[in-house]
Amino acid sequence: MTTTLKALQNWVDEVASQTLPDNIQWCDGSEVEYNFLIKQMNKSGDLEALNQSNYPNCYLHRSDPTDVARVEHLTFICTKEKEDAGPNNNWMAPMEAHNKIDQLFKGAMKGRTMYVIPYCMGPVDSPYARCGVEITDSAYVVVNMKLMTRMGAKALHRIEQEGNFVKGLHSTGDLDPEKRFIMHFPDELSIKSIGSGYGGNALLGKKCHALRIASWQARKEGWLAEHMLIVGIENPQGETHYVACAFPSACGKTNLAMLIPPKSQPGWKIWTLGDDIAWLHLDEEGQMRAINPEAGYFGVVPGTNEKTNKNAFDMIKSDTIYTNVGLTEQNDPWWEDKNIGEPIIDWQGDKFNSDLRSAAHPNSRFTVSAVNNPSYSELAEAPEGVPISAIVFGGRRKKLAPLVYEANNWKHGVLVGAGVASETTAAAIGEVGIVRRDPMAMKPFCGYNFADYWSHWLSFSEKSDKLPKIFHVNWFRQNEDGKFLWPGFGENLRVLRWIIDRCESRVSARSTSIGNIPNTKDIDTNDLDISKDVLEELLTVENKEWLQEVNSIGEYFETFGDRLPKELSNEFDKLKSALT
Ligand code: OXD
Ligand code: MN
Repeated sequence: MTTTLKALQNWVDEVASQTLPDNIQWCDGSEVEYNFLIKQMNKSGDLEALNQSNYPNCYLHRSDPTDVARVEHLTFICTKEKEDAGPNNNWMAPMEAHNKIDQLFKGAMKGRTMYVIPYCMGPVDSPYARCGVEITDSAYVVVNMKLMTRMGAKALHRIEQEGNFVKGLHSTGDLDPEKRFIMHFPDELSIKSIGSGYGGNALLGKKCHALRIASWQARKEGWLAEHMLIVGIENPQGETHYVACAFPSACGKTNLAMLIPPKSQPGWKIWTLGDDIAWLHLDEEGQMRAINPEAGYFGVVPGTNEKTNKNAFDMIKSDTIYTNVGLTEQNDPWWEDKNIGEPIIDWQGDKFNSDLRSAAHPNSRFTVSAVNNPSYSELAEAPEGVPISAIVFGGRRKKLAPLVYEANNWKHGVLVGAGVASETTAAAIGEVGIVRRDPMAMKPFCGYNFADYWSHWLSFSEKSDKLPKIFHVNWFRQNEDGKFLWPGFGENLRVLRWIIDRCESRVSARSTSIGNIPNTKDIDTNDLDISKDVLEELLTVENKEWLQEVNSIGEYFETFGDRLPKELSNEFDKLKSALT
């Protein structure tokens, strides 16, 4: 396979003369190609076959121990003007960034194969989909991209027809953290990433393209690229509502997207559209519609079990690439809270010793195609996407944020999203459990100045009078003894039901200074071991605590200076005066 598109061929030739690979392989996305690469990596030791009777077609990859998560401090947005990247991003001038990273790419692929991966983010026949080409020297990246995107011949065909594509250049380099950079050039629609093989840094279709570059494109073209799951909730009468939820990394997006309704909720069904990224457009009638640009899942393994996420647990029993989990005596994958078997080997390949390290890395991952998911929605392939009834923001907060509340209107909802804060997790290098501001769960992923991003969100109120309602949830509230107040997982359906009831104007709500809170009678607690008092506690809004929060949001907003949209300051002022 080569290409008829001159711009693509020229770029491939240019990269080859810079990186000096031994071979060039154009990827066609076929099963034959996938199986060949898996076999080859199995031989080279890049992958280890798991117990093929218990876990058919499942393999384990072990990363370099310094390369196990996203590296936000080494991730740059390279716009001409620093202010366009904003205080929410690391910035480098494009020329300086190219010079720095091009030095590292010189000869980087010597002795290696250079793979050319044409891919499409979104169904190939969707007008909302966008294409890219990733060049990489990592076969691990190729097989992951095969599971995560629509890649190969069909994508190339679309690229050749359209004549344009996002350029992503990746090399694992020598994995030296000092020579690791993830650079984005939004004006050029290009990405350069070197020195890491970790998913979020190396599978360039995901965070780099579908969020950082796409958010920039989306602003120009009038749509939104968001860090959101998309889920369909079917009621016993067979009607389905679609909801998009933005939660920070490793805060339960995959679990919510694949939720299994508890027995006490007969007749309800959940359909997964996506677990990480949503591209949102207004259609001609002003209805917001969503597609999932991805075609697979790169999910956090620890904590996944029959109780927390049975769909995922079953889905990763075959055709899955595991990264950085432990092993049992039977050569089955092992992770914390799997609740089956015991580990004998840890994620670094050493004999398991609980004093030394956990068996699976806290950010160990599974990569699997979405077609393996028992709850995968047929509409995930629909070119026009699905209509969105509600947008839900959320974070991991021990205190303060109630189980659920509803914004008063779209503009207030933008403030709710912009004010999100959450405890950090192992998905990125750095301290875990620190509360940080993570607006719309996009802190690591917005490819431009957050102030402009909020303006863009606000502008939707002028474009449609049928916008989704906006909500905020917190599954993680704890009591004084540090015990979670809400059971979470499948029981979260009860909260989604209230959200849909509000969208359909079926229930009233209590107005508070931060927004609308459920009347306790409207949250179904049938069969739940939850007293009315606990439910009240979950729904409490303490104005004094909120005032502190609002002051902290105010300080954060100040870092955006004059660029902060006036309408957002107005919403902020309204909230502050409601609290005082
Ligand atoms: C992810 C992340 O991998 O958000 O999805 O880090
Ligand atoms: Mn994510």
